[in-house]
Amino acid sequence: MEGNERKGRIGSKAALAVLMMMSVTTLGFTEGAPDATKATEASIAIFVPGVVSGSPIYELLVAGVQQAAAERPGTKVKTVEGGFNQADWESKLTSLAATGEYGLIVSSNQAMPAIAASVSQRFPTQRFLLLDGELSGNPSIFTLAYNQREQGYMAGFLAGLATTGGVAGANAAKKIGLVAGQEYPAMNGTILPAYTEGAKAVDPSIEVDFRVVGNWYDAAKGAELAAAMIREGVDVVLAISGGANQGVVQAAADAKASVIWFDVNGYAVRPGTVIGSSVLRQDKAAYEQVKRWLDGKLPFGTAVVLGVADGYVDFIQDDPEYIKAVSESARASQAGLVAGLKSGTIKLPLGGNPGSK
Ligand code: RBF
Repeated sequence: MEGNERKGRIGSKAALAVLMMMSVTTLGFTEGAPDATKATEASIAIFVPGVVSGSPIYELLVAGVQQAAAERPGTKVKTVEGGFNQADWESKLTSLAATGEYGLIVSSNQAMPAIAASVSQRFPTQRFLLLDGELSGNPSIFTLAYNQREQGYMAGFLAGLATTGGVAGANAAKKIGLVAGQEYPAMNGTILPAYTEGAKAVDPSIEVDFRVVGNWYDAAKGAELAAAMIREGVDVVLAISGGANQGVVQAAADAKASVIWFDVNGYAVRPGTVIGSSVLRQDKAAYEQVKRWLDGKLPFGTAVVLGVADGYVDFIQDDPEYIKAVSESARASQAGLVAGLKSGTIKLPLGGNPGSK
């Protein structure tokens, strides 16, 4: 009886206000409680910290949850966009938990575990499935993160191959770029260093130009940053800036430079300009973990990190646009890296990460 348990433990003013609202809408607790209990068994809310459109990682999240729900008749899914004001996320997540309607709240990004942990103190029966973030030991939360050192390294290795002649039109300067939406620990501590590490494995003299949009939507700013770095000699840009990626691609296409896509297959976004895709199987992860929850088997309190060898991080090599854009010898080198990561002969563990492989 999750709904009743929750009511028994509530103490804060906010929660009291919610209970008062519930009593108005349901004409009293006795009638409201059974409904809430029924709903928690097969109702899922997806809390998108940002907006879905334009952010590959969120599009995959929603697709995976919806697929799992579609396979279990009676499972309801509601998607709530938290918007781009990150200061609002905790209160929006609190409101969602306070409804008591969702047995599971699913979300994704590195900031969410701390926010969900805070919400779970007030709503201890609310369960959370959080992808692309890591926290263990909270009995309300299960997290699944990716080995983004591998993901960043594969992008950097291809960028290194491209800037040293692996794509037609590469200039003489050995410079590659990365345009990020914002700075955050996984970006500054893992993705950017791994991108640099991968490029330098091709040629240690390669330099990386790192620029930050400051949000996840401003395509004009993304274009401006990409155009500026291209003017200074960059010929390959990794785009990790959500909706601003469209500006990065436009600027690169205008200047006949190349883009590497992240999280999802992006070759079709701009054929000839997007020359690589270093991806996460976030849709697969969301699908599988939601099914586990529906089966009552999601191990809350634990955290996993999955990588290339597990099948959750990959580089798309069989797309015709990749084959067209990247030289045969560069593709052979890239294939060697990906195969080594898959078989385990090449290892790129996440340093200092207890759950890493
Ligand atoms: N990635 C996006 O594509 N769109 C976003 O709106 C977005 N917002 C984020 C907000 C925060 C606070 C953090 C830490 C990351 C965000 N990311 C976003 C990045 C995402 O979690 C992931 O690191 C990248 O997609 C690379 O896999």
